[in-house]
Amino acid sequence: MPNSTNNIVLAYIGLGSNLNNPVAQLKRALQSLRSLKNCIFICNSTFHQSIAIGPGKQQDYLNAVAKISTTLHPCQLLEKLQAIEDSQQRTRSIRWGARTIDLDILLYGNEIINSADLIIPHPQLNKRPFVIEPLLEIEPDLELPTGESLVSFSASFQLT
Ligand code: ROI
Repeated sequence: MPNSTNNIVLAYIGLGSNLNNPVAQLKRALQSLRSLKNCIFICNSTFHQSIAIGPGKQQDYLNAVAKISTTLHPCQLLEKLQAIEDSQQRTRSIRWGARTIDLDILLYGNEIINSADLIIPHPQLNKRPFVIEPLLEIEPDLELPTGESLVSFSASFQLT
C-alpha cells in the first residue's frame, strides 16, 4: 500500500536485541530491511551496547538505527517490521522482557501520528539514549517534526 501522496519518505528504524546472539539478530534484521519491497535501504549505525532499561535484571542490549526511504504507508511499514520480528521468533508474552529483536519506527518523514497502533515520533525517543546515540551517529543534524533538535536530547542526558 503506498502512502497517501505516493511520496518517497525517509524513515528511521530502531533495532534492539538482548537474546540469542544479538550481533547475529541485528545483522539478520538489517538484511531483511535491505530486501523490503517499496523501500530503499540507505544506511545503518554501528551497533551500540547499552544497559537494559526496564524492570528486572536483563542482559545488556545491542542497539542500532537504520535509515530507509519508502513509499509504504506507515501502517504497512509497521506490518513489515512485525513480520521480520516474527521471522526471528520474537515473543511478546512479557512486557519489556528480553527479546531476540525489536524493530520500532522512530520517525516517518515529518509526520506526527497518534493512532491506536502507532505513535510517531516514537513516544520514548527523547528519553532513550540507546535510540538517540545511534540516530545521532547517522544523522547529527536531525530535527524532529516538533522542531526540536535531536542533539538537544542528548545534551539533557549528560546533565542528569
Ligand atoms: N533497553 C535497552 N538498553 N535497549 C533496548 O532496545 C530496550 N528495549 C526495550 C526495553 C525493555 C524498554 N529496554 C531496552 O523494549
